[in-house]
Amino acid sequence: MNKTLTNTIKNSFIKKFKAEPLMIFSPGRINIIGEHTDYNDGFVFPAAVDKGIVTGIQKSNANTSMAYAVDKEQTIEFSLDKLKPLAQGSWQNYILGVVAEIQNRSKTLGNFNIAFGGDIPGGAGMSSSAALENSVVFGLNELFGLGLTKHEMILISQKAEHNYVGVKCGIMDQYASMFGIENHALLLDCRTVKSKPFKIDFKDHELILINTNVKHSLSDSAYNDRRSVCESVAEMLNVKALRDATEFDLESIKDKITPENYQKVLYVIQENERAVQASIAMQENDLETLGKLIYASHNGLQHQYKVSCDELDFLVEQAKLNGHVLGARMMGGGFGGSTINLIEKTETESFKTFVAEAYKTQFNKECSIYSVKLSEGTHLIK
Ligand code: GAF
Repeated sequence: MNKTLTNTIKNSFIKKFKAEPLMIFSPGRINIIGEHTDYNDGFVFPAAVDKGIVTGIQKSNANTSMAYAVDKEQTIEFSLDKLKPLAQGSWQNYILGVVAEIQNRSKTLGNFNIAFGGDIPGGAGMSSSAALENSVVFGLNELFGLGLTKHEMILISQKAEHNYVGVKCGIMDQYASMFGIENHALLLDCRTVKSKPFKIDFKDHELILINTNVKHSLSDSAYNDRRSVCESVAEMLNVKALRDATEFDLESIKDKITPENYQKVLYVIQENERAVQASIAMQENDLETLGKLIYASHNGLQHQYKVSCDELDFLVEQAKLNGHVLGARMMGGGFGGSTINLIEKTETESFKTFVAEAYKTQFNKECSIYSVKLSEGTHLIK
């Protein structure tokens, strides 16, 4: 966690609201494998990281509440009894949504002030949105003694995203951000919402992220479209979710769906299997297999599920060319954001130089390359 950021947020809060805040850190996440499987009740393999959102929060005696986005120097003032979503893409919706969803559970809130900021690179696909939602629900729970469990909190965060932000997301991001464990990734069963922690020590290999620094605008609508394709095919197959379907089942309705949707559903079924296989490979410390599964995941996201983009595909191609990157793939919802790369440590520096130059030449813009530490989930900063 970033001490400078914490001080900045705390001081900004004190300056603006003239009170001492409770301070919360809520991390972003990476995902090793299992993409677009969470809303199909499947498996994912995320981890919380040391970058995230820092939030200061305190009760207020005013008749309204306020939220201050420190980086943007923007403030919103709102009445707890008159909440409604703002235009799509507004940062305010993450906060308003959480407040509304808490109240929908018949929990009573008083007025409060919030100041927040983060160090997750913009558009990196590391879920700063879930981190923000979790920090708000966690802070309000502490402040007003709401008695919410962590499981209830992540469901509130997810509903805020559905109903206020307009993205029908699964539970992976909110779960990883809330329940993260230092040095561990979590194999999460999105049906039971229970996870198994895996200690991550790749010895002479490491995970690095490469941010394309692009976010293509169709991402939210494409995300919701993919989800509805999955749900409608699950319905046709008479199963609760695609988690319950096999390739054999899918074959039986092949002529009733479009070839594009067939490929999309096939991807989900296969990716779910890959996530489970990856956990076995990790248990056996078989990084070669893990790497192959990661490359296969990208291939499916690119050609079958069609949520990648030129920049992401290019970065994965560069990783393949290198020969020392065991696996690379796009991470998160897609259409921009970062790739995750499993690379031999001794090769990291030369790969970074190589890929940065190649990316610049190809797209005439910079990518950003960084390492992350796997970290604890949402918590109070003491
Ligand atoms: C986004 C969503 F928020 C997650 O729920 C998940 O579906 C992911 O895209 C794709 O795996 O991050």
